[in-house]
Amino acid sequence: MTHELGRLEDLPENYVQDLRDLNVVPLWPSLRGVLPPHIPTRQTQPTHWPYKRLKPLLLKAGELTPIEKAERRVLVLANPGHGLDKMQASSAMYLGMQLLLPGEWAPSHRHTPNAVRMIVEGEGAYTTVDGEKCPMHRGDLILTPTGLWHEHGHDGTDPVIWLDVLDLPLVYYMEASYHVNGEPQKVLTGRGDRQYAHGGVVPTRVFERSQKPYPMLRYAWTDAKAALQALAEDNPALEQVQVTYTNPETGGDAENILGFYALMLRPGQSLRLPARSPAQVFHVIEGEVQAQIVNRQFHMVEADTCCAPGYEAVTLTNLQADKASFIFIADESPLHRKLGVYENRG
Ligand code: 1HN
Repeated sequence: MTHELGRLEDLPENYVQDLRDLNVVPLWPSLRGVLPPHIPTRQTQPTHWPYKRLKPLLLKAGELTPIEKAERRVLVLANPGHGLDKMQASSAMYLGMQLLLPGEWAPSHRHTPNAVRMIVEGEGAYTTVDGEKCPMHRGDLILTPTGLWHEHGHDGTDPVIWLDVLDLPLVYYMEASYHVNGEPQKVLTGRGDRQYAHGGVVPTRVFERSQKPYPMLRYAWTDAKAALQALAEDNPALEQVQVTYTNPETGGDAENILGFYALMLRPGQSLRLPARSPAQVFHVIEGEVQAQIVNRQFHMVEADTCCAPGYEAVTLTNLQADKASFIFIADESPLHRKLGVYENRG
């Protein structure tokens, strides 16, 4: 049973002031606010960022702000429910669209928040992470986990754009967010994306092998797409044709806080994702999709991004009757599972 609790206004003003003078506040006027009945209050609003409108503004940023003045030339996809200045897509997720022009270089640094990049458009750019030079092609997922040096370069002829996903809001909230600038990295031999490209067959542990906590930094879209297509063909009755980006050594999530997945919607398929506690981000890699999130319906085309608050079901519909659509998903489930607050409410 939920009782009406006393309000701050019910207390004598001089008593409240005496409390304040001691840096003390009464709990009961705020108790329901921090602990609402049955379901959390969520500031995260269903929000759609259409790429068609974002891209010209990002290219304009390329004219207005040289890379030296930006370090990372990014337009942040901010959720209005949190306030745009908070730069949050959800409570734990940050999203940004980053532009790198031909010949530009985004200098080496490392930081405590974990990042990934989902490549949206353009050829010829690369990112060097922990000494490993990772080419960027459309749909590739590249990790820059906590503490690893990373820098971006571009040898091609056209603008390159990618989506950054970070756990920055959470790490910032923890007062654990900081960066260190560094020198250009020496590119080392050895590429995790080659060594671990074939699931189930991993390099045998021998003493020479370095024990890297993140052995695979680049997940090629060609491999992820082939895995989805094989899964779909092999399981004609399977509804949720989805793969998880994992650490190939541990089988666990690719990073510690956010989870990353690729989903294939069969031609014309409508898929209801159950209401689970973590917030989610959806980004269309290929195809055309309608996303039904709470009371909003988003018509999403290639390179569009949207987000959904936690504890809400989401229905994704492939608007292509004759072709599959492919969606990149980021969510907060590794965090929720580790903290013991993960729920699936169906
Ligand atoms: C960062 O390091 C990058 O390295 C992109 O490309 C976006 C947003 C906040 C903090 C660090 C990058 C970032 C970021």
